[in-house]
This record gives sequence, structure tokens and C-alpha cells, in this order.
Amino acid sequence: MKKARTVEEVSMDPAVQQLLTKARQEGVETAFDRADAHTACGFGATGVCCNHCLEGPCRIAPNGKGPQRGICGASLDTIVARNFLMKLTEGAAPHAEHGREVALALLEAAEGKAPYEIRDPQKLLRVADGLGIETHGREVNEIARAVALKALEDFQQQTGVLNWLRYRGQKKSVAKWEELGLLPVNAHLEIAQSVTRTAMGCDADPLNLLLGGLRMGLVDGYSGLHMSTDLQDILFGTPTAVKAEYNMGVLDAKKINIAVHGHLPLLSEKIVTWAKQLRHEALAAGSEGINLVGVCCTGNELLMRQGVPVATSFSSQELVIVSGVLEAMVVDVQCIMPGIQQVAECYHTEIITTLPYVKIPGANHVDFHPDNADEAAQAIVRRAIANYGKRNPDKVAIPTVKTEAYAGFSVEQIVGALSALNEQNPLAPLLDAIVSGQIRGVAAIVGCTNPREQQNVGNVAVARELLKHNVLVVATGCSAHSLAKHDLMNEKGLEYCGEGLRAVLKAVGNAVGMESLPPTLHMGSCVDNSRPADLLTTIADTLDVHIGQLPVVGTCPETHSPKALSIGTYFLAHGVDVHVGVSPQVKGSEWVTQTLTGDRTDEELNLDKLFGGKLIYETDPFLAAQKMLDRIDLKRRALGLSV
Ligand code: XCC
Repeated sequence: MKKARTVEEVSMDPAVQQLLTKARQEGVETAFDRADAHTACGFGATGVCCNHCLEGPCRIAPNGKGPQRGICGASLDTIVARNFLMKLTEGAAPHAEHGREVALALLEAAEGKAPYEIRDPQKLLRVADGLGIETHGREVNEIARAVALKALEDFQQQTGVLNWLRYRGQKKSVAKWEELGLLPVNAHLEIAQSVTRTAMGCDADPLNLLLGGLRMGLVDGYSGLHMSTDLQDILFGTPTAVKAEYNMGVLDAKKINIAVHGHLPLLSEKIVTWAKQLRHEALAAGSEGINLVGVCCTGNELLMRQGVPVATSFSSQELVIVSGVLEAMVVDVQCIMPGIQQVAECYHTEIITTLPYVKIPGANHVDFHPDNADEAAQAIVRRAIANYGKRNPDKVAIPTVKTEAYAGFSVEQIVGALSALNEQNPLAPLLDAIVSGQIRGVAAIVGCTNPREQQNVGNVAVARELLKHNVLVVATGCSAHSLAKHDLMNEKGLEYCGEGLRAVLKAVGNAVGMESLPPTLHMGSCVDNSRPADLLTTIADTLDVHIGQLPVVGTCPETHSPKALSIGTYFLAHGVDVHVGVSPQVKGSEWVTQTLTGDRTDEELNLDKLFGGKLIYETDPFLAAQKMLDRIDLKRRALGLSV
């Protein structure tokens, strides 16, 4: 057995260190301990193990020893490319399901069958316009219904192209994808076809498999990210700048604490409402009220729109329970560790699953459908209230650690802030700063934290390094949690910014009555990676260039999730360079690796040649930042900008 890491080696977050120490003292096992106990399988880690059929599993040693093909004859390159496509499919599918769930909720709301209302009718009109839906003289609900049906078409039509891709895709990129035959027809069809491709005896051509992967990236981007963000903004409002708090110190010993965890905001938005309305019951139970806290991306969704504080990110989700003050953890879908139930059993916390296809043994289940949203939310809040009396005071310990952070930077908010400097042409100040070199480029830090990695170190180091070199940083997902917890979303972090960038952040901030914009801009949850994409589309269209020509990069230094790979592939398809700090499990095939990283010296296709962007795999955050800066400079030079 490997040696367990110290709490400092596990995370740079003092709150996580404190709670992990408590967990270890109380004999409670967490993902960090399991990560220490597991040894990664060398075959799986390099993508060379094939278990697609019952002849195997077959594994090919990349050093040339032993059989060099699977029993069916599949080559090393086929096996690695096929496994990679499967990962991308596993990334795209949950995001597409997210989009579909929200589309159905919008349809039911528009038809008066679900208790939601349209909170942003202006966005509804813009989205309807973009989709070519007639809006003139029509009622809000009628338009919303038409938009929802258009969304659902993207899961049904047998010919044509995803409506959302036609709507949100940059025309220049769409033309490229069309030329390559990559345009997806409908998300479900594409996902089913992708699973079929990877099934035994189907696609064996590594290049074709990788192109299938790019299709998955587009499915994720348009049926997952863009559709989810657009429809959620319509239903729950488009985020505007909000100041909130981050880290375990947001838990409140005097209140009933409920954590909302997962990704879909459909139920958690209702829990916000019912936590307020049932406050009197919480008081009657002897508490001082109800305190909602967020975990992972459901946390980000509520933070962006409601200012709900965020407790922690993916890898430390179990530790919220170890505080001993959590009455309920309500989970929806994605990134929910089954381990939370074992931890909850050591305290009084009730784990409540809410979707029929996401259950955990031992957890309680409150079935949620859009039409019973109010009843489900009330039932959940009441369960939490009932659990308050079961708290064991001897097990209560809340770290006093918390930081302030700004969030809520939708594209609409960013453009709104910039228009305070130039009303006629809001993007001009940003473009001028990029052209002059005051801002060297733009980076989106996305993705997760991973129990195997030292929590926050990669995300924070990459961010600080890019900021130092005047790169404007936006963030989403759990990487945004890392940055917020370490003062990169409040004024304190300005010290890490280069002079040029700091001046721009201050100028825009002053124009909207703030001392400065925060050093990094929180753009939302994982599906909200649509927001940086929209920002890039707007910038590229204004400059009349392809998105891939812009000096921009995407980076996920600490990811654990296939979703980060499929989001990354979506950006790669635009020609944006994408860095990953955790192995994408393709190393077993030099051909696959070099095709993705653009390092092939022969004349064959690679991603860089095809789209103008490539995968950068680098575990060292400083080297990674340097590699990204080099690519940013390369693109600046190609545009004739100073370096
Ligand atoms: Fe999951 Fe979105 Fe990753 Fe966090 S960031 S660990 S995917 S919750 Ni997307």
C-alpha cells in the first residue's frame, strides 16, 4: 500500500486540510485516502486496455513486448483511439441530457404544466430570434414553447444540423466542419452512433474514430453547453455580477445547513425559494434559519444567479459532511461521489438523491420531475429541518475559512460593464487592449479538482502565471472554486496581475463603480463554458477572423472528468489550443497522441494542421503556462500583433 499523503500534500486549502484531519481522526475514509490506496493501472492509464467485448479484455504493451493486436485484430492505435472516443462520448452524453432536461422543463413551464416562469423574457426573445422563430405579436409562453420544441428537435430530427449549432456556431467554424463532414444531426443519434462506432467489430480506423470524437465535442458544445445555458438563463435569469462567499466557513452552526450538489439547477432553484418560505418551521425547530450552500456546479448555478455561497469543489465534497453541521446533501446529477453516503453514515447528514436515474445505495430518494418541483423542494427542506435535532454537538467543527468572491460574469454582464467605457461599441476597449498588447491574450480555466492531485495547486498556479503575463483569465466549474478560494476573484488577487492587465481591470471596474474588476472572471458552471465560447465568437466576428486565429487558450489543469475532455474537444474543433494537466489516457499510442498534440513530423493530418489548435498535455503548471503563452504569441504574430 502506498503511503498516505499529509493533509498539506492533499490540498492547499486550509479548510480542506482541517476537515481532512478531523475525518482521519474520526476514522472516516474519503476520496483522498482512497486515491492514496489505489495504484493506477498502467494499461488503463495509457489507453491500451480494450474491454469492448467478451473475448478480452485485451491489452497491448506499448513497449512492443507481447501480442501487438487484440484477439479481433484491433491495432494499438485503434484501441487507444476507440477508448478516447468512448471517454468523449461519456463526457458529451451527460451534458446533452442536461440540455434535454432543461428543454423539457421549459416546455412544461410554457404549457403551464410545471411551476416555473420565464425570468428573462428579453433573452427568450433574443434566443428565439437567433433560432429563426417568429416573435412578433406572440405571447411569452407561446414563444417559450416554440423555443423548447426547437431544442427538442435537436434530439429527434433525422436529417439536417443541430439547430443550436446553426444558431450559436461561428460561421467560419461551421463552414470548416461542414467541409469535413462533422456536422451533428441530433444529439441522441450522434451519441448512439458513437457508442455503435466503439462497439466490437465496428469502426477500426483511428483517424475516423478521432473525427468521431470531434463530433462528440460539437454535440457537447451545442446540445449540452449552449442549449443548457440559453434555456437556464431564460428560465432562471441571466447572471449579473454578484458578490458572494466561498469555502467551508460559509456553513453556519446555528442554522439548518443544506448542501445542493450536482449540475442541474431545476430543483435547487426551487429549494432556494422553499428554504425562504419555510424559515418559520426552521425557527420552530430551534435553529436560527436555513443556510443553503453549494457544491460543484449546482453550486455555481446558484452562486451565479442567487448569490448562494459555495462550500467546496469536487474532490472535497465529502468533507462538507465531516463538518458535522450538514442536515442534508441534495444531489442531482454528475460528479456525485457514491462515497458521500458512507461519510454521511458517520454523521447525521441525510443524502437525498432526486433523479430516477441517479441513485446511491443507502441514500434516501425524493423523486423530482419539473411538474412536482414545488412539492419535491418542500419535502426536501422539511427533511433537513427534521434532521436538525439529530446533530451531535461533539462532532461539530466548522473551519473559519472563507473568502469573498465576485461571480456572475455572463457575456451580457461583461459587455454591459464594457459599455460603461464605450456605449456605441462596447467591445472596443477590450479589443484595443488586446491589439495594443496590454492584454496579451485570453485564457479560460475550466474543469475540476481531482482527489489524486494536490487540490487547487494546478488551477491556482496556472492562473497566477497567466495573470502575471497579462492574460485575461475567465473561469468556470470547480476550477473557479479553486481560484475564488485563493483570492483570485477579489481585489486581493490584483497583485498577481501584470501591469497592462491590472490597468484594464481597474478602468472597467471604475467605470461601473468598483475599485476594479476581479483578476479572474467567474463565468459559471461547466455548461456555462458556452459563455466564453460566445465571447470568443463575438470578438472573432468583430475582427472578421476565425476563432482559432485569436490569441486565446483553454486549460483544465486538475480535471478528473471526461466532460472536461469533451468540452476541450469542442474548443479544439474551433482551433483553440487546449491544455490538460491530467493524462487524457492516450499515451499508449504515439499516433493518437501526436495527432492530438499536433507533434507529427510527417505530412499526415493532425489537429493543429486541421483546425489551427492542438492539445497540450503538461502536468507542470509553470511549463503549461509557458507553453500556452508561446501559442498565444504565435497567434498574435500571425495576426500581425505585437509580441
Ligand atoms: Fe464536476 Fe461541474 Fe469537473 Fe466540477 S468542474 S468536478 S465536471 S462539477 Ni466541470
